[in-house]
Amino acid sequence: KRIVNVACGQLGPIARAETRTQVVRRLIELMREAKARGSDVIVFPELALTTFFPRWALETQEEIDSFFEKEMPGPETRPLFEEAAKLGIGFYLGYAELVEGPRRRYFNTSILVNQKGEIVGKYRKIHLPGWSEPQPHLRSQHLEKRYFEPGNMGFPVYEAFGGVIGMCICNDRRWPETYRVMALLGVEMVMVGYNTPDDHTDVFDFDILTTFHNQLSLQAGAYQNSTWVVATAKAGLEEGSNLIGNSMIVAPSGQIIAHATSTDDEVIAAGCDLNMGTVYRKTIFDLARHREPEHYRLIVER
Ligand code: CDT
Repeated sequence: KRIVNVACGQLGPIARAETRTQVVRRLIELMREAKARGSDVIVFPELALTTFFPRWALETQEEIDSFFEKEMPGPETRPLFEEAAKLGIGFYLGYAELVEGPRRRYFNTSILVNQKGEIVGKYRKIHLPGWSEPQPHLRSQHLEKRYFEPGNMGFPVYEAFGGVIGMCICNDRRWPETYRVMALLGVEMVMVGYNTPDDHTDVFDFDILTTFHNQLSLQAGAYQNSTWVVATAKAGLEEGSNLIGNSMIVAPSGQIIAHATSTDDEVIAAGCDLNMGTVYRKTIFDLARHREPEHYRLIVER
């Protein structure tokens, strides 16, 4: 067996007024609990350092920039890295990334940090949901296309924690291509953080299925690609928006082996045998033997 002990560090709501220092304190508490429960690595949510600001049309560039990190770690986030190194636990962290240069660039980003507190992987969100302009006909707004450009790194995978680890962010988890690209690179565990409001389509018949669609996407992604999926929510009533929670750890069989029960700060943890994916990959989903890529061309041509 190749066991990776993994935790989801689910966050309850973050108020707009909450500082990064306060949030980092919460993340450290989750990290300590995960370590006490034997975890090697903890997965935090998407945009885990602030409230989910894309729900608003922010007025000034200064206000927008206040939600972004210009360096990682920076002064407020460094304690998280130091604690990780002290405890010997790795982490996935989602945050808003500002890249300085001739043209400032804004990404919805996640990083993978090893048990020495070193960044060993990065991913920039590719599937940006919502709109660039407020939609007057919608009761709640989702403006990720206003604040971020699509990621420019593809879906890289990294050798870490004794296996091959990939990352994606929130809406990416609904797209089969996300998992399949990483599966072709040999991914064994996909980490994903999310912020999913329970009114995100503004169509009642869809919105009541939001938790089901979350679970469906994660289970299908795991099973069809012979990979573990570790999915962590920001949850609860945040600035008037209800975020669904339901963080979970899904096996390559598609089975859920750990599931959050609250919409608050909560750790769930499980031991994941990376060899379990190998069994699926050598049988029903032996990609080299059974895929027929010449018949899939339309997927990338259109
Ligand atoms: N953060 C994020 O990507 N959330 C989306 C819901 C909003 S779609 C308007 C998701 O896919 O969960």
